[in-house]
Amino acid sequence: MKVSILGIPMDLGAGRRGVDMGASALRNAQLSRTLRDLGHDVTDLGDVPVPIPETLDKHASGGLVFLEPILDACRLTADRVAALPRDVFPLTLGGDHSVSMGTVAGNARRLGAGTGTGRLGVIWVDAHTDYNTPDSSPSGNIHGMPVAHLTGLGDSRLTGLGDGWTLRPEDITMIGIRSVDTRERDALREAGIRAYTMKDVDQLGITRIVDRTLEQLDGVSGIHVSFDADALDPGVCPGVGTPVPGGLTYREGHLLMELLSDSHRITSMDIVEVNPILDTRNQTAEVMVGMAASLLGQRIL
Ligand code: DIR
Ligand code: MN
Ligand code: MN
Ligand code: MN
Repeated sequence: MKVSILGIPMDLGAGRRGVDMGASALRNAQLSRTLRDLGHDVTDLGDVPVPIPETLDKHASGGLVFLEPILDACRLTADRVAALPRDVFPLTLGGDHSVSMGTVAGNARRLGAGTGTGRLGVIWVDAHTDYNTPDSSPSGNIHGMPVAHLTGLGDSRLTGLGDGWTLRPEDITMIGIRSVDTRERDALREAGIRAYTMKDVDQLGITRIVDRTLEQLDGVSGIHVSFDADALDPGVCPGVGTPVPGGLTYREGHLLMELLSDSHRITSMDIVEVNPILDTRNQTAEVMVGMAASLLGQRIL
């Protein structure tokens, strides 16, 4: 398969510095070589230009910290991704999770789901539901808001990234959830978004969750996996900005990727929120390269 890597070195949406170096850490952990060894035709497209916070005036616009530069970076990202051919698998590297407003919108457009006839499915692997709006957010940090904006809730400047397309709440599945803000929980329930919490992972197991998810996403034009490194347990991925105990084990993460790979239905992936400053010898980036490899066909035998 043709795989195109694109970095979005942005930490403007997160509460602490460092995830702007995530893309670099993933490359350092042999991302391209690992995927080439699996037989893929890999092209690294480099990075989308993103300003560093030191050059910007930190202010909140309508409850959103660093709104304008995040909007610009997401628009550039969406355009770069949308321009890729259908037979290419875009592998986008954050950056904080606000980059996914750009990657999801771009992939929807790329697959023609943006025209209103098609649908893009999204599997959001995360400790958090990222469903705050500027109104409900306790922090004003945009990395806690991408899913809400993709579904059309929140600030009109960010919901406009899809150029008229919005992600249907029915086409989202969240996996690994264990940290949800009070008002976020109410909004999720109201929208009817499927979220498999860690309790569900314990009770049902990854296999049943994947079966149900693929059934739920029957009929979509493609499926995007947005993998926040904090979905995995902090013991496995210590290099994340907002670690939450009780996460996915190393094997649960791999099994999830292996089963999704077996389905042959995944058309793009994000790896986000890797923070090398908080990491132990690049362990988190190495684990996440392994997750991408499993999604892209690596097998034990
Ligand atoms: C919290 C933290 N729910 C917020 N969110 C995330 O600020 O909205 N942490 N995504 O990684
Ligand atoms: Mn996230
Ligand atoms: Mn998270
Ligand atoms: Mn986050």
